[in-house]
Amino acid sequence: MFVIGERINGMFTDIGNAIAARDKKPVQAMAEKQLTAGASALDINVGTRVPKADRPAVMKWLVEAVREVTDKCLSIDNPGLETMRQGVAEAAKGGLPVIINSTIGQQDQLEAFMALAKEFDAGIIGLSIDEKGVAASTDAKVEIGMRTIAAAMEAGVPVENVYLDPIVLPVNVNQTAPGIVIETISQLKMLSDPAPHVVVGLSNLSQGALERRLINRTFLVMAIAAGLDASIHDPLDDEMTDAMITAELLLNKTIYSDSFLKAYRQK
Ligand code: THG
Repeated sequence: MFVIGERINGMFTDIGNAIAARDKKPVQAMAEKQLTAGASALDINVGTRVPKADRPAVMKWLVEAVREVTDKCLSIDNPGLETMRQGVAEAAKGGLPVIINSTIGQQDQLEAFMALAKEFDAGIIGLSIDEKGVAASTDAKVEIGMRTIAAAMEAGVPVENVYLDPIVLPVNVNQTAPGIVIETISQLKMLSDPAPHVVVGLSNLSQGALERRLINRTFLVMAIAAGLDASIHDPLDDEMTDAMITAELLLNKTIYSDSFLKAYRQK
């Protein structure tokens, strides 16, 4: 699993406060903690407390702060093209890996963000959203996935760099949505050869719910069984990490030993 650590997001109080104070230390400490816990990449989101006009500059500052402590992949999480360009350009300096998080499946957006992915040799996450909003059915989500892959090919972005996101929504809002996402994951993996990656923003699922961590890790295991190969979540949740490692073992993606949990963590 390609784990993208979700914690460098202004939505969290600790990081939101650090961004407001332009204090690099808590941001850098959170980057290091997530990487030590096994994250392959770090999501970088300035949050909604930062005024829109300031977001490009604040994103550049935030990426600079994280780049001082790691060369690992950074997932630049913001809907605006200018903020995205600032973050991606900063993160990609020296040829370091970066992911555009994200584009929607509306044609003009697809073209603009795919061009950016091509320019910086970046990965790109394509959401199951278009001008009509979040696609609700499996068919509609797969349709947007197809358009996203077509736009990548058109722009010269290899499908290996594309991550399709079927969009996870809070289970307490619509209880049929998680099952639809599971079905969609298995269909998205069959869209092309090689298959696109499939990613979710896992924590959305349990927003406002009581048993947050239990809900998140149970769904993660189900999604891995359906073909999920990347996830934006909190890598500091050890029970989640244990469940994820065990799911991969049971799907024969790693080799069994009695100390398989320890073996993963020593990698
Ligand atoms: N897909 C993609 N990117 C995404 C998402 C997605 N990026 C953002 C988000 N969704 C994934 N990241 C988070 C981060 C935090 C929370 C949910 C998703 C979260 N935060 C707490 C809450 O709202 O209750 C608040 C923070 C706190 O505890 O202080 O749940 O779907 N591609």
